[in-house]
Amino acid sequence: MARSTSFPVRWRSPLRGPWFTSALGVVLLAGITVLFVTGLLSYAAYNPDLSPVNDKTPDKGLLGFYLFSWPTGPYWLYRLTQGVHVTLGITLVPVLLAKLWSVVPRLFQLPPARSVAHALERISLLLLVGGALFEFTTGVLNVQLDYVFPGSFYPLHFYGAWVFFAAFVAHAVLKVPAALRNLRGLREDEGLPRERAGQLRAPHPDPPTVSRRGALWLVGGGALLLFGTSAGRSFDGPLRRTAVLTPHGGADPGSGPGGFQINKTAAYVGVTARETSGEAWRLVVTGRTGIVRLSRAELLALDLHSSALPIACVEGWSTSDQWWRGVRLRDVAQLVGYDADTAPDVLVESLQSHGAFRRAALRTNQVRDARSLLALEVNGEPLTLDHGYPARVIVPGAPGVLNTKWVARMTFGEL
Ligand SMILES: Nc1nc2c(c(=O)[nH]1)N[C@H]1C(S)=C(S)[C@@H](COP(=O)(O)O)O[C@H]1N2
Ligand SMILES: [Mo]
Repeated sequence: MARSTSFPVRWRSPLRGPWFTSALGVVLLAGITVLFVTGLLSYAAYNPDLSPVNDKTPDKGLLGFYLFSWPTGPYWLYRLTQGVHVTLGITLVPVLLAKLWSVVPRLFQLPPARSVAHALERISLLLLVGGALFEFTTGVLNVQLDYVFPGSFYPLHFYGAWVFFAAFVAHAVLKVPAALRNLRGLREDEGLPRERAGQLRAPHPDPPTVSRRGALWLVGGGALLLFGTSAGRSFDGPLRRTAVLTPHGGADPGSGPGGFQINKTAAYVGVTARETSGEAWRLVVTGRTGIVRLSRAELLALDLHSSALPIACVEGWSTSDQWWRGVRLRDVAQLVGYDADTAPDVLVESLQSHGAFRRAALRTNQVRDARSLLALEVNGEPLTLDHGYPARVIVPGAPGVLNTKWVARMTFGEL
């Protein structure tokens, strides 16, 4: 009795109730678990242990425990895991909002705490709701390239994920048994003991305008709409044009060999045609045996190899496989004194003098893979300036951010 009388009278929707909340909760349980796993994978894919170049997160401590060598195969690995992470995250937004809406009266229940245990439960709910809103908001903003928050997206989303997921696990452990009971035993709340249903159900509801099932279809329809207007980002051609909700790209890539998604343009990062010209540009390679300088013509005279590889960005978009042609990274390592099989980590720096992605570190397994290239051409033509002319890195299975464009320096073995 005490509980149902504490239900704030402002909320009168007849839709609220255990069945509605439980149905949404079960969807989120599965979906958010996938988001958490693919998020951790994305973190590992950055080679964060090659810090502080790739990962500048301070004081990770124990939270770095799962870091393993991100593999180079299958070559579409990151395209898949990050496509799922971002597309699923966007798709779940209506489900999350509906779930929060269904329990919002409980957040305003009085008295605020009936006991110490109850107070603790409510604090964990604050972390849960706050964490969910924080992770979904920062994620969606990052995908839209709106870096409006202070500091970097990367550590914010990383630490936020751990807070959110800890609260999420506690919540799931407490609520899943009841949620499954609610879904199995009851058809839309009929027969639920009054005092249990009363926690979520308005005591004096307005007359219904839509059934609970109808409301679920509405939420599902919204999710489907978001899915249908964002999933196309993982493909080229006409499919990408269906991704109207998440427009993206630094420039219209146009058509032809370089006609695939461009992230940052040369103009945007301040790389000019003059610095990349034949007279001006030299690749500086440093390693065990010293320093080697190579012009683009000299690189083109080395053994050239081809790999069909996609670009897969952390923001969730990816391209289909493109045909890259250039010098194998392990062959570059050989120029400065390493065997193909013992080539070490490499720090790759671009011409760009400022900006977040001007340098990236690659791990030995990425350097040694025969498909990893310092690409000079794409799809049968010289690289376009926006895709990284005169030379760019392309590595199988890795996030796009490791594929440094406008490479100026490669330093082997000092990480
Ligand atoms: N020098 C430099 N290299 C870079 C970037 C950059 O901003 N500067 N962006 C990276 C990111 S985040 C991605 S997803 C890919 C995109 O490559 P593309 O523009 O050829 O599609 O390039 C990577 N290489
Ligand atoms: Mo990216």
